[in-house]
Amino acid sequence: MADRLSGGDALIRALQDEAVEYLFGYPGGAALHIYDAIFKQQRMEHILVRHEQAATHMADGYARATGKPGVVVVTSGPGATNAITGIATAYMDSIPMIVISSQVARDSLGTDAFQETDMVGISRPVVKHSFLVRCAEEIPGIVKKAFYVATTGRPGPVVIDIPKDTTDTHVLVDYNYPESIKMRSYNPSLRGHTKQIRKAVDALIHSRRPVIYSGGGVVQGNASALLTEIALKLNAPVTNTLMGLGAFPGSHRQFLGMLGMHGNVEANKAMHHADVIFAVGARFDDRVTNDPAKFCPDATIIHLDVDPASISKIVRADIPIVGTADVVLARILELLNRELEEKPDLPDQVALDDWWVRIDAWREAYGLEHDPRFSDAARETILPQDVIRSLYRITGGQAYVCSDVGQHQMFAAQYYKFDSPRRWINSGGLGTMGFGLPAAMGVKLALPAEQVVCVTGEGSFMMNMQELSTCLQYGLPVKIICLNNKALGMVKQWQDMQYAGRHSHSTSYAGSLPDFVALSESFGHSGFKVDKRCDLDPVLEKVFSKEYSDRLVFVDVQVDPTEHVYPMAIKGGSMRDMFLNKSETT
Ligand SMILES: Cc1ncc(C[n+]2csc(CCOP(=O)(O)OP(=O)(O)O)c2C)c(N)n1
Ligand SMILES: [Mg+2]
Repeated sequence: MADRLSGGDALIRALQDEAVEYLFGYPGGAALHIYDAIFKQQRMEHILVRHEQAATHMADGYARATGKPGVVVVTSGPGATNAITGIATAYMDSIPMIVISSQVARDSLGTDAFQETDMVGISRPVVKHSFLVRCAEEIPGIVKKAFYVATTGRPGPVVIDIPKDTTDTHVLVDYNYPESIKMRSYNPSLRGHTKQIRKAVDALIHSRRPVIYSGGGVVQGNASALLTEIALKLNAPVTNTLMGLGAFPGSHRQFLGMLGMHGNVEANKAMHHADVIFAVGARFDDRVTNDPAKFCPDATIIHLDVDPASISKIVRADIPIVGTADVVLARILELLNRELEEKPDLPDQVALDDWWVRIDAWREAYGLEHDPRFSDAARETILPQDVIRSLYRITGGQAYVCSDVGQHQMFAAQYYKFDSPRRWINSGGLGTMGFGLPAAMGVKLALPAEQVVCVTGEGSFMMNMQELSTCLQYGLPVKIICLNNKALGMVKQWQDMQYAGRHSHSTSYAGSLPDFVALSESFGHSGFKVDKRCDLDPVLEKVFSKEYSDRLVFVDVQVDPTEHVYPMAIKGGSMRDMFLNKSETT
């Protein structure tokens, strides 16, 4: 016989049946029944945040690091609206997330009741799907559907809006968790079209100047190993998007670095001159393509993506393939092996060698590591790049790096080499300042034995610094490395380059920043300030030593405030058109 449970208890039981480990949330009036059900159970841990936005970013970080959906619980009205930024962040980067928002009781809906807000309406443009619960009996089935929708096809956030009275402790319903579900209108395509897959393999083996351009879909789709095997088999260069870093080993010779607006010159030039581009789980974002009309003029474009709406949205695909990266790449690899066995003279190794000679020449001339300032022992100022280079060395390239948004994010993406997927965690699509610390907290909860670092700027950090209190409550020893340039650096850079250096509101807070070391200490943590270059490495070595392994440490590094992020795409150009520094272009 089925158990008789209240709607609130049924919700919690259903989440347990989905093997949820953590709920990230904040209580309130409409959520009281749900919070009572949380109180009565022990299987899931509830993490009490200090702001609902942080709950969504924690769930998001947890999801990015593990591949499992993160779960958020918020109350109605302001609790729900505070969650919107984090929902949009997850939506833009295709991250699986379940957001349970409580709602006013059914008989109050539409009356402007206290803390009523139309969450289904407000969240609609930034969710993959949403559900409004109509009665307690529906709750288990809706939870099942929500997890299915959030995690299949192109993943994304799903909202479940639950009127308070459907969770009432006194109203009991039968609890049955469905084993399977059918949704008539939702059937994500997985396998890809066989004819298109054959065409893709044919184009790849005949290519003389191939480039593999892979994005977040490879990371989220757990297809990095397959992608790597294919790239090695073809001896093809690989470039990753900001979201795709780690999809192919960052320290491998065949890796050209990130592409796009702040991508490596060798990656962008290779894209521009390629004859075949194999785009996998990437969506030709405007931060990648520069002017789409000038994009890769000679290339046959193969585009594999799970979302049919992404294909030919910005750049026309010659060979479109709709399917999940792991399934389709496995078929491509199988076919590739067969073809290469039958045609041992393919791919044309002479042409490929020639291609690599050109690429290596670009790498030699423009490679990020060749900045002469790095080897200038007399230099006293700390460059932001120094910090990331040291961080990479001292953490052995093995850290989970969660970044905020701005110049520091681009420096981290450029200079930390990610050899495995899911270790680079940042808000790529929405570019949400305030993401870094809570995301790092979600990662640390998921993977307590791992080294988890938040690379931030002082501007971004101040957007969610209240979570230092949550870190103390749950003992989350993340390491926060702040590239403090006393400015909204990325805004300032654009003002330098396009507004004749008029720093409208990008530097005005310089004189009113807090003492970050004292701030961290007041929250019960440790902090260090680094303002001399010679102190940088010793302090970082100490922070990542055993001595501090169970402490949260904030490292406030005073970096050169005049530094810009380069290379940088020249607006309106093709991919090969870039600023190399303040005075030179490609
Ligand atoms: C919530 C939010 N508001 C505004 C922006 C626009 N923005 C992008 S980068 C940036 C500056 C970030 O400053 P900081 O965190 O100090 O990083 P820096 O660029 O100095 O390294 C701003 C304001 C944003 N991305 N997110
Ligand atoms: Mg800054």
